[in-house]
Amino acid sequence: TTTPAGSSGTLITVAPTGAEHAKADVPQLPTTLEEVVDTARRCEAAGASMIHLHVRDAEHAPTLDGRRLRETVDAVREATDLVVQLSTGGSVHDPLEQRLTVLGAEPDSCSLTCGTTNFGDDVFLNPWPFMSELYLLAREREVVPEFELFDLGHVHALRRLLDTHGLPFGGRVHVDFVAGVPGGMPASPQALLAGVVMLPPEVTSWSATGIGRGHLPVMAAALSAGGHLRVGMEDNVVLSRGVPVRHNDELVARAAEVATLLQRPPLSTAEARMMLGVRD
Ligand code: KMH
Ligand code: ZN
Repeated sequence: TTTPAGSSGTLITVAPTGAEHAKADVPQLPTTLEEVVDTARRCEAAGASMIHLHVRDAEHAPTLDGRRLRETVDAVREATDLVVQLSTGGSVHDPLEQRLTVLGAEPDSCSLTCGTTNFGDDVFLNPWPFMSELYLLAREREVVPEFELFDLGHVHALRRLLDTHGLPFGGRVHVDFVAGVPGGMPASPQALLAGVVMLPPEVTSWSATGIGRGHLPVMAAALSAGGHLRVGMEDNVVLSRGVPVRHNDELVARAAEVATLLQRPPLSTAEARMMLGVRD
């Protein structure tokens, strides 16, 4: 099977900020609450149905501060109908215990990376006991995990999580391939499809994002293979060579256009909620 639960429509997730880019280098990166809420509104209008959020502090540095996380979740919910997903990956410098506290902000969904990865010159740490604890905590808090797969070994670790603990809250299993991180799987259609054919049968939907120059090839491959899309300045800050992204909605609008052209138009937020099994 190459396309588990291939859907006729396309879930477009926007990851507008991330923890890696500095505001000083990329001033158009949304980092303040106002910018994030404006981004969420514009991206929903452009075709996104889920938002993957990392939060920044007053100095625009990544933070896992519980109050800021909560106010961001509340403000995005107030302004949009987007499925709100908080990152539990944080930045490579965040301690594991603090990453678990993210669920206290009561998002609809949380990321859950299925293994440790070299991340450029750094290490993005996700040991088994942490993954396992986060998995159980998410189920207890009724938060739907999105399993982030940076490498083929992560696909295998996802199988171990499902075999060990059963299904997550909501009964659906959505995964996201993050291809092209230096240290992870390359952003090639071949690597993506190798991951897709390895997916455990419990997986009900998958999306993919290509980092940097892998953005468009991965988008095309994912759409062709029945997958969904993640786009956004967390992963990619140029529209094409030498053309910076001015606003995240440009990336969402382009993804929506390509998906529509391929007869896979964007899912509504209600359709996305149903597909992912998140709370209403
Ligand atoms: N910032 C990366 C180290 C996630 O959001 O869960 C981890 C990351 C994955 O972005
Ligand atoms: Zn992230």
